[in-house]
Amino acid sequence: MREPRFLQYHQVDSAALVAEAVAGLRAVSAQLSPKFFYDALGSRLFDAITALDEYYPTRTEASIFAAHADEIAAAVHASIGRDGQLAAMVDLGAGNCAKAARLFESLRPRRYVAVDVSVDFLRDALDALQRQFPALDLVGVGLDFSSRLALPDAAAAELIDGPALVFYPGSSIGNFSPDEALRLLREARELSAGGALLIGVDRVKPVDVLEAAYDDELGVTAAFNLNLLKHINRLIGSDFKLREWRHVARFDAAQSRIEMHLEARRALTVCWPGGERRFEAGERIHTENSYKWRPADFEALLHDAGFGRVRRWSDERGWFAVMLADT
Ligand code: AVJ
Repeated sequence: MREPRFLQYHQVDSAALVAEAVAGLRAVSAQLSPKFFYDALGSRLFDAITALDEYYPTRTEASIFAAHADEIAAAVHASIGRDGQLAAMVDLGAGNCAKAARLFESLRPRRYVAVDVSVDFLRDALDALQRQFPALDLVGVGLDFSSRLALPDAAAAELIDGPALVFYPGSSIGNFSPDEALRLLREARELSAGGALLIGVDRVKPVDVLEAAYDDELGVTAAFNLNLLKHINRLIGSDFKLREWRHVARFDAAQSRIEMHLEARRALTVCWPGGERRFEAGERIHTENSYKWRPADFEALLHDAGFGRVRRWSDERGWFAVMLADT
């Protein structure tokens, strides 16, 4: 049996993370990146979010892949497959690799390249996958692609040895502003080496549906948002008291995005070794944007990024879209 290979590129540098968090707290409009959600508990809270009645994206995307499995596979093979085989599938933000694994039977990739911020997240998942798919060449790559998506030349030449399918499900593209998304899509197109991109995109829909998805009645999303402060306390030694903060999620129609914030319930001061920040009652820390797209606008963005033909699948309610873009 083959064994998975593991490569770590960007070391997760904790001094840089501390500096980024402190700068965000000192900013006039305080902000902390959504990447600070995902400590061990945060990742489990996100998993719990995907099981909530109100959080439609995960379930809706899965239903689109299930309903159109054959058509999507045929379209992928028509654009890049040779002899019904696919040279490589590159999964961005692969995590537990479950979404990609569900497509292996129909897409039949020869190599699966799972990319995530830390290669350690990928070890157990890839070891288990290898037992299920003994012939598949499995590679785990630790890479933070939030500011730039590219493999070192030698790795790209070896791992992407033919047109590849870049797979970016889950509407994670929604964390990027339109400008940043354009940059990431261009880089994804480069990475695919003449292949294609299969991406999940969350759509604009009624505000009450959107706001409920990001402010559920059980308070799981509130816990997910507040947990970021615990992570920051551990990271920089600050003394955030979670009971003094409130979860806020609002749809900003002008920017077509859900914004998540943490709002101070009263005037307070947060201290950490080497600094402090005063917050007035009602003052907020911006923690996440989740952009919602009109399919035509996202298609235009794909074309701006250099992609050619785009095929699109949606659910009956028109809440989510899966798009396949040829290079
Ligand atoms: C992981 C970025 C796709 O924006 O819906 C879920 C994160 N935040 N609930 C999203 C999230 C609050 C999620 N993404």
